Amino acid sequence: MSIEDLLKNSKKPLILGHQNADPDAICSMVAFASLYKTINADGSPQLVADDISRLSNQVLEVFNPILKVSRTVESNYDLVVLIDTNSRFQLGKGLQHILNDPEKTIVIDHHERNPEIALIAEHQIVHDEMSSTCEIIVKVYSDLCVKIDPSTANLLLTGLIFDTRRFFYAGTATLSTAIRLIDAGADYGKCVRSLLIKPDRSERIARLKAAGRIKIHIIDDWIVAISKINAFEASACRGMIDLGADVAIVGGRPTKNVVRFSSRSTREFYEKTGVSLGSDLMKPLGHLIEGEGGGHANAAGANGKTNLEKAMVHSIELIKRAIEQKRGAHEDLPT
Ligand SMILES: [Mn+2]
Repeated sequence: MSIEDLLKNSKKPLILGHQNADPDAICSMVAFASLYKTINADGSPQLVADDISRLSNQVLEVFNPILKVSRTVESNYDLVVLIDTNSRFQLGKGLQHILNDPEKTIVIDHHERNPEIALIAEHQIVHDEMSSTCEIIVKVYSDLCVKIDPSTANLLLTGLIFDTRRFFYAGTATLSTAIRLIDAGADYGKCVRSLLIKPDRSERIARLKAAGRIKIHIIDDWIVAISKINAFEASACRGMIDLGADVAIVGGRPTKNVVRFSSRSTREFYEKTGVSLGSDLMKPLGHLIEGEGGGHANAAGANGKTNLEKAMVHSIELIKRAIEQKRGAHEDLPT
């Protein structure tokens, strides 16, 4: 059965987005539901996601679409449309059980194919070469010869702008899709602005305080910045990277017997030094603060209970040592 026939025959499609649904997921869901309504005006689609990101909520407030997204499945359904994910796991605990009839399941997604996709859905519109699910939805509209109305165009352009990081990742196909959406009535300025979000006031204050307490260490040519704050350590680290640090380390004591560390580095720092914040910094630092540490190469943290000051001094030493140790080994690597 074609997608169009599936939609024609369905009275109650369930349109599902992934958990903590981002603007690409939310906007695709609403746009797809509108497409369904043009094909089947009497039908009642349900839009459900296990949580909606703060930014998505803001986008929904700005554009206020008629079709609403809820967090739980409220009535029965005769078709499932999975949007912006093709894995059961990504739906979150409460919704995973829903995917049990592949004949009545459609997947629309731009992520890499999950091996289980064939077990979930017989009907797949998966384009991993596309920038966003919103871009796929534009194609589905044109394949079904349905005109995109201005409010849907706004949503689709917003999702596309979000997933391409404001066109940082965009080729000619994506750019011409964006122009098509503007021609269909999308207001580019409004879409971009709907995605601007200011962190909470307390978070901004924490970042600024951390910035005021920065100590700078120059190791080789790298700028390593370290600071102290008792809340929003990760956000403070990102702020310090934005200010120009190659490595940012923030320690804090949020409550009496808790010591926490967070760290970030630029991609360039990791690529050129081979120093991983997870294994080279936070793992040993975790021991020192009598807790545990770890994470990724460019983002890592540690939780413990003591030795904050000692650990702050030692963290610089660890970075210095790691850079020295890796220097020989890293430069021998074939490039
Ligand atoms: Mn997406």
